[in-house]
Parts: sequence; C-alpha cells; structure tokens
Amino acid sequence: TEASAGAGAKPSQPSSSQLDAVRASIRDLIRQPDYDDGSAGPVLVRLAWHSAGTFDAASGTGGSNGAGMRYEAEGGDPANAGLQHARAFLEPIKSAYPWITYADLWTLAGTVAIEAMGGPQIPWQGGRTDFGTTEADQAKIPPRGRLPDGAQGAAHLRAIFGRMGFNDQEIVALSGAHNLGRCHIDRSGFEGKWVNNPTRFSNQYFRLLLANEKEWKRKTLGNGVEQFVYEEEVEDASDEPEEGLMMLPTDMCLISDPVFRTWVETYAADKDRFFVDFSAVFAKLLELGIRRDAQGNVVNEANVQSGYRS
Ligand code: ZEM
Repeated sequence: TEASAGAGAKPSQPSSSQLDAVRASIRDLIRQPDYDDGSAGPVLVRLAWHSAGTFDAASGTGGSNGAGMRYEAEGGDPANAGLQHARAFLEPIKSAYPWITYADLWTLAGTVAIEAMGGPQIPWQGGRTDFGTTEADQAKIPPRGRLPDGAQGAAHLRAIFGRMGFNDQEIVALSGAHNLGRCHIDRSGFEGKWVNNPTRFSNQYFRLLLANEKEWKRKTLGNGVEQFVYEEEVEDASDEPEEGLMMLPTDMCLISDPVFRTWVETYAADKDRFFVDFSAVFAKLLELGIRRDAQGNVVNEANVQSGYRS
C-alpha cells in the first residue's frame, strides 16, 4: 500500500526552502500560552527522543523510522504518556506540508525546538518513512519496555543506552536534555521541573546536580513514587510559594557514579563543551535505525523492493 511504502507522499528531495518553511512553521507553534510553562518545546524534544530511543543495535530494530507512536502498540505505551500532546501540536504542520513524513517531522521538530529554546544547532537529515497498517509494517513496531525507567540507576542507564550504542559520555550529555520541561504526575508519576527556567536550554541541570549535592532529599510522593527534591527556603514577596526543583533517581546516579560524574563536572563547568557534545549526540540519536547510502539517501526494505531512492 501507499502508506506502507511511505514513498508516494513525499517529494524525492524536498528543497532547502521547503524544509525551511516547515522549520519556520514549527518555530511558530512553540509558544503555547495555555500549555506547560507557555511552551510546546520540551514535549516536542521528548517526542523526538522517544521516537528514536527504542533502537536495539544488536537486532537493528526500533529507532526513529516509522513513527510507530501513531499506533496503540507504541503510542499507548505508558512510557509515552503525554506525547499525544506533542503529536497534536504538529498535526497542522503535517496537514500543511503533507509531503513530510511523521517520522521526519517529529525528529525535525525536536531539533527546531532545541534551537528555538536557546540550544545548539543540530544537524538533521530527512528521508524517514512511516509505517503503514500492513502486517509487515506493524511487525516493525518495537516492543514496549525499551525506554529508560527513571526509578532506576547507573547499571540500568548503561544497559538501555548501551543497547542503542551510546557510551558513558553520551549518556550524560543526553541527560542534559532535562534542562527542559517537567515531570507530570499523571504521565510518569514523577512531579516537577529540573531547573527554574525549563524552556531555556542550558547546562543549569548539571550545575544544580552538583551545587545542591547535599540538599537533594528523597521524597515519596502520594502515589508512592520516590524522587529527589530541593526545596529552597526563600522569603518570597508574594504569597506564592516557589516551586521546588526535582531530580529523578536516574539523574542522581549521574553524580554518584564516578565515571558519569566526571562528565557532569565537565558540562557544569563548560557550557560550550556541553552544547557541542549535546548537538552531536542528539543528532546521533535521531539517526538510530536509519540506514543511508553514500549520498545520504535512506535505504530500507521498502526502497529496495520498489527500487525507490529518496
Ligand atoms: Zn527524559 N524524562 N528521561 N529525556 N525528558 C521526562 C521528561 C523529559 C527519563 C525519564 O524517565 C523522564 C532523556 C532521558 C531520560 C526529556 C528529554 C530526554 C520525564 C517526565 C521522565 C520520567 C515525563 C512526564 O511526566 O511528562 C529517563 C529515565 C532518561 C534516562 C536518562 C533524554 C535522552 C532526552 C532527550 C535527549 C524532556 C525534554 C522531558 C520534558 C518533557 C515535558 O513534557 O516537559
């Protein structure tokens, strides 16, 4: 079918001005006064990450091709709770530019959001296809359970990210995305934001991990979930209490594990180094599961069968 081949709907090579128009439209939707902290940016970054973070290097399965989260098998995974908001934000862009695949749009939006929030430029290449409803395509939807669990520690992070092909330095750099956004009790069961300005990309997350090292206290939420919190005692002129900051157990393991910690210290001290390394590792993440030929064209089973080259 056309959907499973994925090729019929898009131009063989979108021009750079066509892609720039999509980028501009994404930038225009990031400000969302009625959504979290007034921004769609963080949840778009998380959508891009979860679309790719299912990759398994050993079997070559999972990764950013396919946009399987449009289907219940992947979209209904509790690990992806809340990402329907990110997909809904992007739906008008898909309608306006039907030639772009969802898999390309979701990954591109992550890069545009990071840049728009003050982060580094991220190299991005298109050509991903979307899974259709054929049995063969549906079988490519990765099994649940491949994304990390915030309640765990260093061994878990090495197992999950090692499976994708990332080393210790890359794990810490990627974790710096927790400069952005927040946890929602009704999505992950955790609650709160990591930094005071969660819509500004920076290395603040690493600096807070270290600066408040002795202040992070375990807290069990009403739902039984355990996280770490830092509740600064500040006299505020208003009656509004300052919202405390939080860390996941997986965030805290980055300072208790001695090797991870050296990278936290590097990135806390050197924002430029963090930006360079984050850009490289986020670009690598978005390429997981994508096979390209020497010209950068995507080579997948559908292409081979149809002789199509994107
Ligand atoms: Zn996250 N992440 N993540 N992450 N993440 C959450 C939110 C966000 C982990 C995790 O359990 C959670 C990476 C790595 C890891 C973002 C980006 C990236 C939340 C809160 C949890 C529980 C979800 C909620 O309740 O809405 C764990 C264990 C990780 C292993 C290291 C990587 C890598 C990321 C990108 C490069 C972002 C941007 C958010 C904020 C989403 C939002 O809606 O504000």
